[in-house]
Amino acid sequence: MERSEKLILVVSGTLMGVFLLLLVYSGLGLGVVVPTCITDVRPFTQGRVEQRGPRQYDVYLVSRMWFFDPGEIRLPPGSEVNLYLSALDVTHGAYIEGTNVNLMAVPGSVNFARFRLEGEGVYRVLCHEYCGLGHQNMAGKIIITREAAAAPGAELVAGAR
Ligand SMILES: [Cu+2]
Repeated sequence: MERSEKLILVVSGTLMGVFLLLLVYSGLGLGVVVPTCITDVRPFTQGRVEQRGPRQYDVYLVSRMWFFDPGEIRLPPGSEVNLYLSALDVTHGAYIEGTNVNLMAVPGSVNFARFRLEGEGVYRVLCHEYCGLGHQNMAGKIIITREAAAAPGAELVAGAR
């Protein structure tokens, strides 16, 4: 084996080791949770928001032709959200504008993402998977407002479109 080949092997092996360490660090040290399909939550048919702790919420979001339930969610700034996403009819998607949250909604399964919304404003939840005639109008809203902090728990407008 030539010297240059050995060098390439050492460099590429070292890089793979560094990447692996960074992956472990981002998961354990920084608490980064990769969006995933989870199996310990049964698929649900009703959307809801549950407060888990101070500024911590579990959002159960149902996607269906052609809206999200709940359609509007109000949370205080700095909320940490556990998003559980389900679909009732066909495959949908959920992209939260202005964030890197982007999940598929597949009937019979629950997909999960954890994220934090800091700034006040309206974050649209958009379906990004063509799901029929009303697809282009399929959107929900997460409204981050200080007023939501005054109310006990999350203010929830079920079924709003
Ligand atoms: Cu859709």
